[in-house]
Amino acid sequence: MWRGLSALATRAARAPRRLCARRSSGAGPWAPGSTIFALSSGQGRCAIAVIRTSGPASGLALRSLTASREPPPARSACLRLLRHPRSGEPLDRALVLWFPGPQSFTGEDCVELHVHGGPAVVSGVLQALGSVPGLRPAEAGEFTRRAFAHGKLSLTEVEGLADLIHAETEAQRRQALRQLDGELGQLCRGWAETLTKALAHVEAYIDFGEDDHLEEDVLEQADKDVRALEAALGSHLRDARRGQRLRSGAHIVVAGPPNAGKSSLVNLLSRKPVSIVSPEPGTTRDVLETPVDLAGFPVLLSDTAGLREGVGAVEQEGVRRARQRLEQADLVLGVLDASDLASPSSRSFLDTVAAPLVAQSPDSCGQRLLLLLNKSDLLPARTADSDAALLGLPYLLLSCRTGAGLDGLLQALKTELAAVCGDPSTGPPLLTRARHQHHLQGCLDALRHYQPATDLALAAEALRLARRHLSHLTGGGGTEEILDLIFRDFCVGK
Ligand SMILES: Nc1nc2c(ncn2[C@@H]2O[C@H](COP(=O)(O)OP(=O)(O)O)[C@@H](O)[C@H]2O)c(=O)[nH]1
Ligand SMILES: [Mg+2]
Repeated sequence: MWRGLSALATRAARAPRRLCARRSSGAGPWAPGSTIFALSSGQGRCAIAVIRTSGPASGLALRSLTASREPPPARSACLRLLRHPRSGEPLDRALVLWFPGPQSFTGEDCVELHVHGGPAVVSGVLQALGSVPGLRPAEAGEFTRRAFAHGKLSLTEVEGLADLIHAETEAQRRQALRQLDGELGQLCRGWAETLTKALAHVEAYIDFGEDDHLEEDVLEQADKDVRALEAALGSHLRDARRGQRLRSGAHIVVAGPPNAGKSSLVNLLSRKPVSIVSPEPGTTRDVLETPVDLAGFPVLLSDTAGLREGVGAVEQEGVRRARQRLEQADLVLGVLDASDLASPSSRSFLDTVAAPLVAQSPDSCGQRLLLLLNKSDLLPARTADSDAALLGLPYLLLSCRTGAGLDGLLQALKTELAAVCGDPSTGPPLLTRARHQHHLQGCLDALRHYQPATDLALAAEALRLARRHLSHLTGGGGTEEILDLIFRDFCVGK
């Protein structure tokens, strides 16, 4: 029996690699065999521009542009005079790097030309490359797509690379780098291995169930592993929105009664005059949005109309929009005038918006609230705290006018945003896209049908389906449309 079980285990263990094997993409622009070239550094005048090629004719391209001199030693930079292969006209003196496949970014033969960044040099070298037989300009994302097709990057790593290129804040960069390092992929592969082992055990039971020599706890062990995996998937899914928020920005909505200083706060945090500030109540009516980098986290900051009743039709519409936006907030910044806490609009905001948010359980799924008592400069020094303490809710004192309390607010925002977005420097890798969430949910749903006590064949099928979802997550057997969607995020030359 032992031999039977180990053979099954080996057979099943081989399966995920088969599932994960990246197909070569077939015909179309991704057809292997062609050699592509593109400017890989940014457009426009710059000191140095990098032009890359990838494909079997890369060596020929290099020889054609360097007057057939020997290619430089692999992966080391050499200075060469580049000439047009047809006219022989000198184009530039450039650093040339030769990366023979498979030890290159794409896995194919690659060349990098570090030329001077003037537009005429760049277009001259690109034209020269275009005149070499077998070379054609690259499509957007084609270098990365080739790296994926040759197994150099998994799909989650490709997504990490796209995010790294687009990262605008420190936290986004950290998250993208972790994903590019393959942490999410490794986690999924570990989970897939657990499923493979469980599948091997269940299949062994189906094949040899009647055999007396079968170890007794084979099924129990599989059962235990699957339940532990379910718990791990569940906890990742509960966290799911965090990574996506970090990728696309957390929604912070500034709300409160009219004239409390909401627009002043939005302008202060965004360091630009986004909203009109005026002593006249009801100035802000539309929702005004601005993207900001707050403590390294990407944020979409919304200023809203002051919440009050009994106003004209236009302001009423503003209040309706403000309430609608409040529902979408990850974090609400509730602003009150500290010198006017007893007014009906302040009381109403505290009772209908602030108190319910404070009362809800502090798990990361719900909305969070920071209550700010603005205009602290108007309070006589000693009454500041005693008045506000009557609120019975946690709050921060602030003056948008003098800047007092701003450091404390920024510190509190950092803590809140780390809770809303997840801290990319610590903890398990986060799910950064809805696609990840979809496949993990699919995996979890499949495992719910794993009931070996009822039907072993169905239980084995549930494990196979669950494993397929994990494999799709890292790029095995992905459909062409999904790949197109992901690679569309890249620019030409990447
Ligand atoms: N004294 C004082 N006045 C402030 C402060 N913040 C805002 N204001 C004033 O309060 C008025 C209303 O501000 P605004 O930002 O338009 O409030 P909003 O209606 O809540 O958007 C304006 O005249 C601001 O100059 C503050 O910290 N102290
Ligand atoms: Mg305003």
